[in-house]
Amino acid sequence: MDTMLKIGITCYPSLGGSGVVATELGKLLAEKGHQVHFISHSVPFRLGTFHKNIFYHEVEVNDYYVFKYPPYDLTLANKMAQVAKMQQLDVLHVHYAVPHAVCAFLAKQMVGDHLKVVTTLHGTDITVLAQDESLKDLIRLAINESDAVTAVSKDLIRETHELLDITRNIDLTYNFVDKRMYYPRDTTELHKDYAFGDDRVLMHVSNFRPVKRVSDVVEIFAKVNEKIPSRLLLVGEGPDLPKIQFQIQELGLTDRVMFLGKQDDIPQVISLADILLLPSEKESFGLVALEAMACGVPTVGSQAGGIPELIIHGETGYLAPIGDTDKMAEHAIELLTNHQLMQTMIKNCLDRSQREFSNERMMAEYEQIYYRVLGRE
Ligand code: GMT
Repeated sequence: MDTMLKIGITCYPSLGGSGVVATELGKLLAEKGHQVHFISHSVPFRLGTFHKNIFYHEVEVNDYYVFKYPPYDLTLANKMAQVAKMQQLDVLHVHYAVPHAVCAFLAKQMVGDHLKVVTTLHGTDITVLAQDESLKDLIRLAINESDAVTAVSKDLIRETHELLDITRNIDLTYNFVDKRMYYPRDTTELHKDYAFGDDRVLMHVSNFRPVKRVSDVVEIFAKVNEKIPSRLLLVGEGPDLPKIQFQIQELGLTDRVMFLGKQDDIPQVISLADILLLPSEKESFGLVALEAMACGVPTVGSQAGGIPELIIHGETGYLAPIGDTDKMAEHAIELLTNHQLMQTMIKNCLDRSQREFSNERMMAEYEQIYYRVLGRE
């Protein structure tokens, strides 16, 4: 029997950790010999250049004048069904419950039960949207009707069961990094462009949404900079950015902070940092902390959601209660002033990321789930 599968993947192609994980997984599966069909409104931003075994099917929404809101979700469901029939897909793997898991449920109704649906929950699809009464029942239906459901942390599994009052099995599939891309890069030359002399570098990478608590990042940085001359590099863009720019001006830190905007080469950028700051309010996993870990950069952050499953306090970084910027600054200062401690943490970060969150391990886990739902174990 041919063990190679035909897999449809739908994700948010243009933003966020869920899109990154879905795209990287698709690339790995294709490299292994599976046929991967991305179905979305745009080419996923991490897809890069041509890959053998990867196909892209664009969803084009009908903008007919009677529609106040063009029906992307319905068109996506129809496209999923068309691609599944035409390409004889075995599995539709959808990332983020809303609307993707619902669309996959509809597609399965159109195609038949032989098409299996795997849904991966990423975080705010549960922690924020499943609390919204206008979506809750629909999310519950899509999760219950999926052939397999995975979530990126134990905490997210717990929260899904609790918030949606469901009992079905949810597989744990942590986020991963490809070690061929994520390793410590040499930044000796580059460092001079981002920091003066011995300045230490603190970094935050996110979509600058309220859940990221970027103003806490600035507070932590201000406290650290009082003791140790430092630079703060802010990477990414989002709605809180103007507020953060104002806060930085008010604190007189303008010449100590740089806004790098959106960046593609995250391993190169992250390698510039001594510490990554992640003080989020909610974080089902915190992919960026894993990306930093794989580049030998410890994280100082909050104990939110799944972060403690990734960052072992005192081993690969430091965690404090959400909002406790004093404690987070204290930990950052301890790390920056204790060379031996920093070296040990860097080593722990590299070991743990490769041992627990490798691409090989996670791809094998996803493959096992596909074979299980297809009854081909
Ligand atoms: O809401 C977001 O932050 C975006 C969301 C996404 O879909 O990209 O991020 C979530 O998924 C990531 C990949 O699994 C996780 O690493 C993030 O922790 C998670 N974000 C939150 O839970 C806030």
